[in-house]
Amino acid sequence: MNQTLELFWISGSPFAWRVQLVLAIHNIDYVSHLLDLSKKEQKQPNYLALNPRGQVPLLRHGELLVRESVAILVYLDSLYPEWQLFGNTSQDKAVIWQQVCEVENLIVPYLRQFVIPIFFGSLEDKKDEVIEAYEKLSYEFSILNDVLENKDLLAGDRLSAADIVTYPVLKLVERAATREAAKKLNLDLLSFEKKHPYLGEWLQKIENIPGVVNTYPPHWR
Ligand SMILES: N[C@@H](CCC(=O)N[C@@H](CS)C(=O)NCC(=O)O)C(=O)O
Repeated sequence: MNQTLELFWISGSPFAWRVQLVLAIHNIDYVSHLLDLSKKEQKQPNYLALNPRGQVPLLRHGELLVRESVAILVYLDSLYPEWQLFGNTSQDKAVIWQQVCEVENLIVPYLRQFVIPIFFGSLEDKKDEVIEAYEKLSYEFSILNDVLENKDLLAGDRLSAADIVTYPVLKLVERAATREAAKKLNLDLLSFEKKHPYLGEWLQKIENIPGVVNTYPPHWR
């Protein structure tokens, strides 16, 4: 491939983290453009010219600009078909896409409802919504835990987009749930290991893949 991959991202974005994960796991070089959320760099004209919604992640590859983390994963998977991120057999494809869709449709909305008030200081006003989101997330995590009771990874024994899409989302929930602000809610704080043991083991498996730890959001370290 003769054109450079460039990734625009923000520290702590679970969507950008998905892309960083696959690039790191497969040891792919790319040019990193870290945007500073506190300076609203994602809303500056030079970035809006690339992505009118001012969101990350954005992948630039030559003339091509790709938004949406899942679309970026699909694109990278077509550049590197040996990754088989979206499976090889009909059954694998169905399992992987089912998981991706469930994360996007059933988990991400509650992720936003849960983490935004905790991270951005509106918890007092949004307490009921945060607790509701936490309950929905816990339910979704118990389903994932059941899936992982009999599987090494979400789509079997091979790392796939199902794992890549899900992992940063869970890490963000875990991080929010253990923030000082969240303690006031008296949630049964998410301890994946205790409450969802198979999910806890799976998180550890992903973390043990070489390259993954280096993708942790810089401001978490
Ligand atoms: N569905 C999109 C979600 C992208 C998204 O929500 N990005 C957030 C970061 S987590 C963002 O760029 N927020 C900055 C803003 O909207 O100003 C994807 O999967 O890429």
